[in-house]
Amino acid sequence: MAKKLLLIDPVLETSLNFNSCRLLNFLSVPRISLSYIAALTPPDWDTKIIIEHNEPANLEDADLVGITAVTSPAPRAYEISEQYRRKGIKTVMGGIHASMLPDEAIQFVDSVVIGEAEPVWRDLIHDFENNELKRFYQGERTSLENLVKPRRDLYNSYKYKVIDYVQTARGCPMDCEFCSVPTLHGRTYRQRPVEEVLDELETLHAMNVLFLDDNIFGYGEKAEERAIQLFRRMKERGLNKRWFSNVGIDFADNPDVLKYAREAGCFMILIGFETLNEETLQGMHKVRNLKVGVRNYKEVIKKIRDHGITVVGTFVFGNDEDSKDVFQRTIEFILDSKIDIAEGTISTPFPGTRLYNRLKQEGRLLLTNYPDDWRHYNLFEPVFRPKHMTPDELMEGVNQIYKHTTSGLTSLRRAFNSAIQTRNLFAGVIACLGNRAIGSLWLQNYEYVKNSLTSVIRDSGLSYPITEAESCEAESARGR
Ligand code: B12
Ligand code: SF4
Repeated sequence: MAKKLLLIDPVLETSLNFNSCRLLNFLSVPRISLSYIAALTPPDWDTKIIIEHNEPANLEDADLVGITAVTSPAPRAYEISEQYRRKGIKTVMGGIHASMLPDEAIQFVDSVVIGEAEPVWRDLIHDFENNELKRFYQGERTSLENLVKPRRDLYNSYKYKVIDYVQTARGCPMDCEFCSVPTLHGRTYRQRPVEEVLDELETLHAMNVLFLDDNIFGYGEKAEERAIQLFRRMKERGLNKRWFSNVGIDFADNPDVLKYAREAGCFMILIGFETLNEETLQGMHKVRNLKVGVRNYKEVIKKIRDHGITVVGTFVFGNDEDSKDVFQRTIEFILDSKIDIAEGTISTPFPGTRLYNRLKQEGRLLLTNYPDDWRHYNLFEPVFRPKHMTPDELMEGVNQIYKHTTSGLTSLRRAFNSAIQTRNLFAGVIACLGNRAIGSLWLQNYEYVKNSLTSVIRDSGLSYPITEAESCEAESARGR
């Protein structure tokens, strides 16, 4: 009989993560990592993918269980693993959390894949079949040529198929303090051959595509040429897709890139503006934003919108340089710059980042009862002591941003402007829905987080904001 592999994408019911997934439920596409792993699995295995926000992982029988997780659902991943292990079923975990903390993960699973699955998954299956499963597999980064085709047939039944996901590149040469991507995928920007990406796009039924890249435009001249080639060839091959991707802030520098991206169906891009404070950008080591300069942010947004592409901007709060006026300044910027969608999140020290190490060293982490407390590391909860405000004030400040920029009327006004400026009605509708969705997600969870936070703060007995002495220590640790 065929051996059975269950691949699980876990969801924490109690966390925001759950709501965030429910919000995206209508998109109903599993993580592509699981589809890649399914494709790497020998054909004589029977493979099934379970996304927990669609169906519970109800301990159906399997020979081997593979689990993926970012940090916040890691406690749920461990819980699922232990349930299977109690039944005598072996489990394997991979993904960013397990890759950053393999020694933690191995306490809950039988085997951990550190890094990328492609170079090691077939060996792992072979070892499993021979009863020789190892505790760790190190997935070195390989070329992205001839990647297997993700097993999309395994999620044919997923609901509406309005969107599909494709990855064209991995890795990032930058070194932002808060980010673990270069540690996971390396500091070399690796690209898939353009024609292989196009062949994959051609097989998709959905008209809308999210490119999963951290920056589809890439880094440097060669990457820029490749991006233009990709966009031109999408048009030439008549793929007729509408797409959305993350890009770096210098996407706006080259009018050819904007023109070809639009012609290839780009309707929206996401840029991490992060902050309106250049000192913070320096602290984060967000080099490319610094090079463009905060004073030019509005111009960047305008240039992109002039090409018919809407802009989603992300901003992060709770940085050491943020004083309480940061929220009002950001509200003014959002409304004044006419940015189509703005997402404000709370600075989060994910494991494996320099930010995590620094805050730990400074004794500023609030929630450290790991692995259970990882559930709070979701970008929506303050998990450390900010420097110039209390965690409550931080939550309330971000709350004000959403209140002032995503109310029904404001969202409509902003969407109207988006549609006019980009000459793109679809973009206007998406901008309106996007703002409403992000705003309601935040507001819906605000009270819940605030209550749980209050008890954490009360129980910790720590002072807020941090004391003068701690502040000096932090400055010297950062070499200022
Ligand atoms: C696209 C994306 C999303 C999409 C996901 C859409 C989807 N359904 O796939 C959306 C927008 C929904 C999203 C949401 C979130 N995201 Co996100 N996302 C990404 C992004 C840009 C790419 C992920 C991706 O698909 N990569 C492509 C695949 C092929 O790579 P991969 O997942 O790493 O998988 C490879 C290996 O890791 C390994 N592997 C992975 N899983 C497994 C499992 C097994 C068994 C094995 C053997 C191997 C293995 O093999 C794979 C192939 O080589 C990453 C950044 C990045 N580059 O990783 C951030 C990233 C993963 N996201 C992040 C965060 C924080 C979130 C949110 C919590 C944000 C929020 N508050 O809403 C949510 C969490 C949702 C959830 N429950 O997981 C952080 C995670 C940090 C952390 N330590 O937790 C990242 C790293 C961004 C960052 N710079 O910090 N995200
Ligand atoms: S935030 Fe973006 S640019 Fe910075 S290291 Fe991460 S992926 Fe690279």
